[in-house]
Amino acid sequence: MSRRMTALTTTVLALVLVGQGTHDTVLAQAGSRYEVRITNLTPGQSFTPILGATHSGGVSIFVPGTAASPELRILAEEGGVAPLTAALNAMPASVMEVTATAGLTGPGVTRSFTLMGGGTYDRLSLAAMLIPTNDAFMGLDTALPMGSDVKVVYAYAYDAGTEVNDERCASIPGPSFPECRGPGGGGVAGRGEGAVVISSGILGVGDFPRTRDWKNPVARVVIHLLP
Ligand SMILES: [Ca+2]
Repeated sequence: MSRRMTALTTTVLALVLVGQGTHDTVLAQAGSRYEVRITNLTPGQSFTPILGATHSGGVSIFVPGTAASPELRILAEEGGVAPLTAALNAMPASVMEVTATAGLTGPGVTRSFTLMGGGTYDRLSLAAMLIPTNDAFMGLDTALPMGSDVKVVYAYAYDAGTEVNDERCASIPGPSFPECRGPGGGGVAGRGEGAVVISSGILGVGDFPRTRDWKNPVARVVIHLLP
């Protein structure tokens, strides 16, 4: 367990203990519903299922400059949202709702979902792997709109720092890629860089050309407080 995860777990445990008696009250006050619309702005990358969560400020699914959690590693390397979803759902005192889109979100495509939030659950986090990449993910941690009904924010692509960027078909999961003449492999390349940083994109060092590259931001996010 990383130092970050240990600290996060400690914080969450403290919140559970302190908030036990008032949790129902907090939930009743936090009854706002938000629509979240996410548009893929890249020219040649798809998002795997996009995880969304409403939570308090005591929870972060990633912190740039620190090591990724094991759950984020699976999302960033394999596109799997189940482990991170389970970890967040295990923190009901700090996390209000977790959801995810289905399938892939291609370039220029918009997907949406709704989430309950508000009260002390005043933040929204998003995460989705970019394919084809080794361990790049679209990530966002932002405040929910409380005083106005719409907020527009842009999300960057980060490197999870858990896998070397060899850009090879054997290392990257996914459906049929023209460059691979079939599905990606999804093998574990290992040799991670160590910390979550801004992704350097596709450099053309493996099986994928630089036309798969992008510039930040990679997603436009519109958060709408529903009536
Ligand atoms: Ca990497």
